[in-house]
Amino acid sequence: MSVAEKPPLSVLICAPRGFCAGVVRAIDAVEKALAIYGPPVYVRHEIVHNKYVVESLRQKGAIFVDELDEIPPTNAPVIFSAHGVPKAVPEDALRRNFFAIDATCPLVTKVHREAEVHHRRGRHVVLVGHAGHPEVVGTMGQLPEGAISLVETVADVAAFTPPDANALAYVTQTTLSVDDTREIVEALKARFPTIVGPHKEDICYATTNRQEAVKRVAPQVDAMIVVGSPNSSNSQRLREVAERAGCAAARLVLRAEDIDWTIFGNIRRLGLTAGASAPEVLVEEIIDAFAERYEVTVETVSTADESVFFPLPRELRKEAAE
Ligand code: 2E6
Ligand code: F3S
Repeated sequence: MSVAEKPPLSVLICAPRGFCAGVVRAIDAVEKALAIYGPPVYVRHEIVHNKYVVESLRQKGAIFVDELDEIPPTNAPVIFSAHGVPKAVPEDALRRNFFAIDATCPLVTKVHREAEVHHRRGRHVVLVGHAGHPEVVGTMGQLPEGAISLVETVADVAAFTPPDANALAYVTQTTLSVDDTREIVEALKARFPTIVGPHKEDICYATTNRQEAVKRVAPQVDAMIVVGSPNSSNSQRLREVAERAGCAAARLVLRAEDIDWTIFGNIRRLGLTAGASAPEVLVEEIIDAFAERYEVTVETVSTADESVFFPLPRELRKEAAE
């Protein structure tokens, strides 16, 4: 097909999109550990929820495990993923004399500390989040069994029986839907007026900003692609936000080869964003795939500036590594 025969396609690309400061820090931690100590470097769980990132680190010598008991006795670094771990994991690492490096996002660690403070002050903690997600498992694992109750929906709030309705606090997962969480927090406050919590919730800046940009773009396009993995909570939320903001065809796409051209083969305007764990190279790959079929013009729609940076885990900072 010659260039002249291609139909026009206007691509509205969201900003901010893609890597957040916690993801950059976690990936840098694995790369720095590989550079300083050489392979292998063990990583518990996908360092961030992206197969492309995991595969490229694996090729450099990272070994990914689900649990520490898969790791043989070793002096090699053992890194915990950005999503955080239950207290039992660093305790187990210490027992086994592992050189543990915690790549938990500082904004997740902040939630862990909030939960601990509430517990110390005698409050039962309500965690708003998605059952089974590693961040939720990690946050619940900061406190003794039974000290945290998980609620996922407004209906869960209605059904919840607290040990003491006047000694309650809430914390949230960092990657939730801002709108759904507002409703759940309102329901908690309506049922338990003395409940203590953060100013709004614990949803991080990156999640909030990426959802805001999607809300601006989604009503203006025929279809929307969110670059990200199915197990990435923040990416899944972006797809939902796009759908709710009026874009009927919003899809999560891992990379260009996964595009369903029956949906994206006959459109005029495309919205594009990427979850916090999706590398920009995969966004570029997707634009290239569209450029093979369309005469593409790209316009950036920016709703916030981001300048957040987190230093590497202590064990990997220059002074410590020397
Ligand atoms: C850690 C905490 C929050 O599934 P989720 O969105 O939590 O995770 P990723 O790896 O897709 O995104 C980054 C991240 C890490 N978000
Ligand atoms: Fe942290 Fe939010 Fe990213 S919690 S890892 S900054 S998506």
